[in-house]
Amino acid sequence: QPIGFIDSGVGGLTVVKEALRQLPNENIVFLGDQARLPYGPRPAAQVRAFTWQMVNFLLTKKIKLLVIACNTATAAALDDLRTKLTIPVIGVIQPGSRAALRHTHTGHIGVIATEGTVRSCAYAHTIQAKDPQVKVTSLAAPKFVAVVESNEAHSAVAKKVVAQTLRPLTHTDIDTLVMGCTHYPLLRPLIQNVMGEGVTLIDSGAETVSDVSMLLDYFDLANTSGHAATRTYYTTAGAALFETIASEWLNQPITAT
Ligand code: DGN
Repeated sequence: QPIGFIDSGVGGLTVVKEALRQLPNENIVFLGDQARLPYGPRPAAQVRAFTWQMVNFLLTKKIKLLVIACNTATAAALDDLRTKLTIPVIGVIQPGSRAALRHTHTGHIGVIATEGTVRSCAYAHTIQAKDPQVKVTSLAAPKFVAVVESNEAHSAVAKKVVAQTLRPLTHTDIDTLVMGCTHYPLLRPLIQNVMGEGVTLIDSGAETVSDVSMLLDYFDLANTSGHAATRTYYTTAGAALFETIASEWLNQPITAT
C-alpha cells in the first residue's frame, strides 16, 4: 500500500524528495491540484473542500498514510482529516515548527507562507504553544508560488520578487526562517542570499518525513514486501509543465497522469 501525498501543485514534491531519500522502499502516490492553484488566497472552507476531494481520490488508491504536503491545506484541514479518517495523517506545520524551535538562539522566528497560512496563525500558535517566550513574525509571500509553478525559479524575475518580498524581514533579529509553504524550498538559494548566511532556513519536508518514518514503525506499516517501490504522480492540470519541474527537482525523469 502506498503513502499518499497531496499539494496544490509541485510544492509537495519538496516533501516527496525527502521521502525518496529517507524511505526508499515505500510506494508513493502524489496528487497536485494544479488546475485550482493557488490555494493561498482561497477561504479556509474552500481549501478544506478541495483537500477532501484530493484525499478521496487517494483513498481509491488505497493509501495507508496521508501526508498533507501543503501548509495551506494543513492549516485548513488537518484537524478535520484527523477526526474523520482512520489512517494516520501528517501535516507539515508541526514538524516545521519543531525544527524552527530547535534552531533559534535569538528566540525570534520568521515564517514566510501563503496568505491563507499567515491568516490562520497556525505557525504562531503551534510554536508559541511549545514555547510562549518565542517571538514569531509572519510574512505572506504569495508571489513565490506563481514563480515556481511557471518554472521561473532560476530567472531574474524570481530574484527580484524574492528580494522585494523579503525586505521587511532583513533588518530584524530573526535567526531562523520557516519556509512555510512547500513551494518555497525551490527558491531556497535566492531566499538564503537575501536573508544572509546567518539565518537558518527551515524546510519542513525533512522533518515531516522523519515523522512519517516514526509512524510507519509505530503502526507497523513499513513496506517490507521486497518488491521495487512504485511512484505515481497525478496532476489535475496538464502533465507537461509538472513533468519538467518535477524531473529537474527530483533529478530523475518523471511522468505524470
Ligand atoms: N504549497 C502550498 C503550501 O505549502 O501552502 C500552497 C501553494 C498555493 O497553492 N498557494
